[in-house]
Amino acid sequence: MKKNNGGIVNPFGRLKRMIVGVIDGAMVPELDISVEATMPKSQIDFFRKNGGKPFPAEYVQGAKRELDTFAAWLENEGVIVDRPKVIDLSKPIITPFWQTQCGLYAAMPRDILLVADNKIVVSPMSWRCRYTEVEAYEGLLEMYKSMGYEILIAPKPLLKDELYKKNRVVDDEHFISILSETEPVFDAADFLVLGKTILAQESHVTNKSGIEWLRNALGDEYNIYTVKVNDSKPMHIDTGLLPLREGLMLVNPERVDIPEMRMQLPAQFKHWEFINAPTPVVRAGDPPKFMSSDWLSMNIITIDAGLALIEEDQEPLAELLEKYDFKVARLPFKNFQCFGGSFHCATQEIARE
Ligand code: DAV
Repeated sequence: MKKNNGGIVNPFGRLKRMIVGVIDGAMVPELDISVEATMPKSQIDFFRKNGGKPFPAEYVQGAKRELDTFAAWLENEGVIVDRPKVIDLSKPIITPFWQTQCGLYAAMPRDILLVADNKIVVSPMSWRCRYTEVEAYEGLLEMYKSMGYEILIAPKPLLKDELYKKNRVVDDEHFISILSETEPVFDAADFLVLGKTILAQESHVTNKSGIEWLRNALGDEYNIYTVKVNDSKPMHIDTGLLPLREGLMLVNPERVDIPEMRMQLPAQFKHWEFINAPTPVVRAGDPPKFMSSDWLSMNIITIDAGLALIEEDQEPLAELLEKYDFKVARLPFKNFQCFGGSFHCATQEIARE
């Protein structure tokens, strides 16, 4: 694979540069219907009571320590780490069409930025609380532009009421999107970029128009395949499918039936091996996962084709990866996981060898 000084030509080349999110000032979003569509049922009361307030300080502080430890670990591996700017998300966001009590965080660069070769796409995210989040990345985007990256900014969506289906029939078994198609919206985390091949999922934050916009923006050089996972509350593809290296994909056995997934994928995945992620290890006394399922266990990163980083308690996953010849590093990340993501969500690769 050819060497590359900026961007990601080989998605499994040695990691050279990565954004790691920041958790400072994280706010509990207002419980509007698009937030409610994806959040765990058990946490809806938490959002109802705390929307508009900061997240509990103990988890924010714990997560901040974990992020700093993680960033230092990456630097020790020779990776250049970039961090978004801490911005004030505590104030209401007001547009002519709507207002919401506060922002969210700049903790999950995976959601907002998509990197394909030397192109960086800024996503049109559908949650109103994320409307101003891009501000945290302005300085980095400016820097990447001067380094030769092409920055593609999706049209800012209006996020009017019509975007969200107020009278959607809620079905616990099947995915019925909260989103209409009035304008393109997506979170970058609903896409897995594997060189010129991109796997996408439609979700409660990504509509068909959003996938179509990206297809047009990236052009014919790229092939985007939409895949379906069995999840009635989909938000981000990376707790369903997680590519480990060329030819090897980790899957969530609750959401993905391997033979069925194989039929959905193009021919180039024929020789790939798909392996089921083990049941997540959850310990009594773990911090609450306000915004996700326990499957954050498989939301991991690979530094290269032989080194994976996982959350420290996930012993069965470590054993599985070691069977596949990965060295496995482990770090604490349970406080960070309160906020809906793990190592994969908390990062965005900017350059690989
Ligand atoms: O499995 O609950 C996690 C979302 C990752 N950003 C889940 C989806």
